[in-house]
Amino acid sequence: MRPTYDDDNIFARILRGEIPNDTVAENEHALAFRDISPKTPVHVLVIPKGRYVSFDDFAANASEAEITGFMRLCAQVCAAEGVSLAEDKPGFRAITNAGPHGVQEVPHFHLHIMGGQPMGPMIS
Ligand code: DGP
Repeated sequence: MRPTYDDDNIFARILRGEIPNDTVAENEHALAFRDISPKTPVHVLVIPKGRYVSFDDFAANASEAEITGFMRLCAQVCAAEGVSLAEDKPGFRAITNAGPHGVQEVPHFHLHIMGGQPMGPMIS
């Protein structure tokens, strides 16, 4: 059973152009924009354009084209933000929160790409 998607969530509204965003990159299937309250010098959110609540919803139900489009945009962001190991840079953290235990605030799947400083341990 899939989780119920809320069409009024803030990222759905960003995708509809109702709320402005600071776009970093975009393709047919995904949009990347800066987090409104960045926790690190690089803090970009990558979201699919389709209606997916969480990482597991996306992984289970998105088409191969959507998944590929999403992942390729992530790679593009890492390169553009100067954190990609492919360019011999110091790296980044990519995380996604899901549901109450993951402390997911916005119920539209998003990947946080964070870097520009040493990230420290995952849980402290
Ligand atoms: P989370 O769902 O907990 O993984 O985090 C949601 C993130 O989304 C949080 O870091 C803040 C960010 N955010 C919330 N509202 C907006 C918004 O309107 N615009 C942008 N750019 N980011 C937002």
